[in-house]
This record gives sequence, structure tokens and C-alpha cells, in this order.
Amino acid sequence: MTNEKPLLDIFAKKKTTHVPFWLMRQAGRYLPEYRMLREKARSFMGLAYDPENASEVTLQPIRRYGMDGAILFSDILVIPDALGQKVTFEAGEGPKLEPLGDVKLENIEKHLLPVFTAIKKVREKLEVEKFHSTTLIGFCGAPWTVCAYMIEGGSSVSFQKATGMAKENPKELQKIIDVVAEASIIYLEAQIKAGVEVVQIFESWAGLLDGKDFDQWVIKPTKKIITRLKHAYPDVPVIGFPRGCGINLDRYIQETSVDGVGIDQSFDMGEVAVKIDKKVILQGNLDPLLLLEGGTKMKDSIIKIHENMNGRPYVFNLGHGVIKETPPENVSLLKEIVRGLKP
Ligand code: 1CP
Repeated sequence: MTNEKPLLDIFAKKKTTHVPFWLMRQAGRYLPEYRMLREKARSFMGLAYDPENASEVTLQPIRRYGMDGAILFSDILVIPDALGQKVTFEAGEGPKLEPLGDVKLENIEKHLLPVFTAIKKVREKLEVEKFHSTTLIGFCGAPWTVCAYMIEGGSSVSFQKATGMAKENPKELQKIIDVVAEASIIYLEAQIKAGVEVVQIFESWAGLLDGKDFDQWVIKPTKKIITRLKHAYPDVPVIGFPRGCGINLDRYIQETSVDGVGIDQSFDMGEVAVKIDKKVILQGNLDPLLLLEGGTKMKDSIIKIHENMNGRPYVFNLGHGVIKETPPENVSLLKEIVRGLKP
């Protein structure tokens, strides 16, 4: 029996009638209906903590394109915010985090209650609006990536304070990483209780580390989160997204025991498919720039990725998030092409 959710079926190793797809950052600024809600909301964090609006934004891309996965509208930076390091977004700028002081675990679940309410609302709306085949994806940032923002106080090209701390003050970094890992476990477990069916751990800044540092700050904390999650919820698939990890991909997969792995566009999916054990579900990896451009170049690339998979079940996605200037009609074309692929 299939459970009629292709994304879950892939992880359950069941046959699907089409290639399931969703897109990182599918809910966001490229959609006019998102920009409208965003303008009305006082702040980005206010939108993320408003269960009705957050559930609406989650549904927006599903109503247009009927993806197989709906990713909860929230942000990885709600964790520092819940730990007591306030996060704000100024219009047109990246995140700003107040200086890092003492972080406290005790308020996590209470602070994030609106997120769990949003999850319940999304599940209800998916049912009411008859998106019975759409799977709800929850997420968090991986500890290294979240700590990089916490230490830096915002975004950065090179995150020198964070990588500097890894080299010069590993004891201090370990303390922060451990708190964030613990918070992430609490957060993901509560998301699952509220109704998410798959979780993705975004390690957007995996590419800043290598060698022993990659083991210590990327692999170890991620492995800890997954081990604890699997203990409580063995059947909920976990996808890791170690963006820019390069040659560390193999080790990341083997040592963290992820069920699936998001592959960024720097990889050739054909080479990855040959190297990586078939029991791991690959997800990826169209270059977001090709979605921005659309047309035949995008079409050819989608078909190339599919041919590279050579009959192996996978989840179609981008190699990173949808770029905000992307014309929504390019996503329609992507959907049409992906729906035409033979699994
Ligand atoms: O004002 C706005 O509307 C801000 C744009 C925006 C959006 C739409 C931000 C600020 N966050 C989000 C939503 C979001 N962020 C989602 C849910 C929606 C979806 O995916 O459809 C998710 C999963 C994230 C995850 C996230 N936030 C990551 C990991 C994925 C990635 O892109 O690498 C990271 C690094 C962040 C931090 C963040 N939040 C927002 C911005 C602009 C950033 C990046 C800052 C930077 O460039 O370093």
C-alpha cells in the first residue's frame, strides 16, 4: 500500500508514479502574494511568529504549483531568538543579531509555540484544500551554521569571527554549539509532535570548514541531533543539506546517518549517484540561476539531472534557494517538466 505521499514513499523505498519535488525557499520574495503579506506584517520575525500568516505563506507555493513537499515558513534564526539573542531583519538587509551574551534553554518551547501552532494550521489547510499528497517538511539550521550567525551578529561573506573562534577558542565554541544542538533537538521534536512529517537540517555554511574542523563542528553536532531524533521518532526521515561540503560529502553521509542529502549545484549528480550508497535518498540539484533564467537551458539541465539519476529514486530540488528575482512562470515551467519525467 502506498500512503499517497510521494515524498514519504521515496523514503519508505516504495515506487512512485512521478518524481517528487519541492524547492528550497519556495515560500518567499519571488511570489507577489508573499510580498503583499510581508509588507503588511510589521517585521519578518513578526510574520514568522504569526501562526495564521506563517501557515498562509507556507501554502502559497503549494496553491500555485502543487509541490510534493510544503516547507514550513519560518527561519533558522528563531533558535538564537528563542535562546535570548534577539534577531531582527531590516528591510532589504540581512539578519541582525544583538551581541551574544548568556544563552538559555529554558524558554525554547514556549517562545516557539506560534511555530507549532502554524504547523497544525498547515496540516489542517493541506487537508481542507485537498493537497492530500503534499508532505509537510519541518527544519532547523545545523548548529555550526546557526552559531556562525550568532557569533558574527549577522550575515557575512567569510564568517571570520566564527571560523576564528573554531581555531582559537574551541572550548568557547563548543559551549555554544552544545546549547544550539540541544535547542535544535527540542525544536525538531516539538515540530514532529505538531505535525511535520520530514525534517531538513540546513548546514548552509558547511563549506567554511574542512578536515578535523568539519568533523568537530559539522558532523558531530549533526550526528548528535539525528541520533536523538531517531531514538524518539525512528520513522521520520531526516534530510541533511551540507552546502559547499565538497569532498566531505561521503563522510558527512556515513557518519551522520541522514536518510537523505541535499546536493548543491557544485556537484555533478551523475558522479554523486555512482559514489553514494543507494539507500541514501539524493535531493537536488538544479542551479537556482537556471531557474531564474528559465527556458530551454533550464529544461535541458532538468533532463540531464534526471538522466544522471539513471532510474534511482530521488527528490528533485534546487541546489540552493529560489532567487528573489525569479519569474513565477519559470517555476510553472519547471513543474511541467518535472511532472513529465519518468521515475
Ligand atoms: O524579508 C524577507 O522576506 C526575508 C527573506 C527570508 C525568507 C523568505 C528570510 C530571511 N528567511 C526566509 C524564510 C526561510 N528561511 C525558510 C522558509 C521558507 C522556504 O524555504 O520556502 C527557510 C527554510 C529558511 C532557512 C534559512 N534562513 C537558511 C538556510 C537556507 C539557506 O538559504 O541557505 C539561512 C542561512 C537563513 C538565514 C536568513 N534568513 C533570511 C535571510 C535573508 C537569510 C540569509 C542571510 C545570509 O545571506 O546570510
